[in-house]
Amino acid sequence: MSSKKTIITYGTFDMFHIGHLKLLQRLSGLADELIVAISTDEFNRGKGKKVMIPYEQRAEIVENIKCVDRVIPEENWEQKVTDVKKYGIDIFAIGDDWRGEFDFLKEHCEVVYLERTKDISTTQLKRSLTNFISIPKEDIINAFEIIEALKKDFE
Ligand code: C2G
Repeated sequence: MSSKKTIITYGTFDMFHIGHLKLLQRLSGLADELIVAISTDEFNRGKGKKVMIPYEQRAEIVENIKCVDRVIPEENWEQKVTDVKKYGIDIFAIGDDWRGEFDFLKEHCEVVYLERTKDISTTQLKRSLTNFISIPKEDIINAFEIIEALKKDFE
């Protein structure tokens, strides 16, 4: 019986941020080996989730996080029980935005829901990105006033 404990988590990890990192670091503190199942682009479409970064890059980023031992694709909702058995998982863990959703795994392994990191999310990042690159309203108004003035000069 191997005494090595293995923990698994699942997620999209789009636009990797400090909330993702803190989760993975906490998970790695709970076991000897951390496996991360990254949602494929196809699976995200099924989740109704638009991703900015393609699967290959999201997987490569997470694979290169120091505390991550292995990355596998998450292709569907049903694979978790198979994964728990296939990889000899001792603990399934995920952020508490999913609290209760995966309690069915309790007959196969320990199930842990960890508090999310506050004030950061991929959605917030996307929103601040659009604000950051959007042209300020006054610049648009100024541009229209200049065009109107130029039009008058040519009338
Ligand atoms: N997370 C966190 N703190 C944040 C944001 C995210 O702890 N501020 C956690 C989430 O709770 C999740 C993980 O980081 O455990 C990955 O988050 P997402 O990429 O949003 O994952 P999600 O789309 O919820 O996919 O089968 C499970 C799903 O694939 C989970």
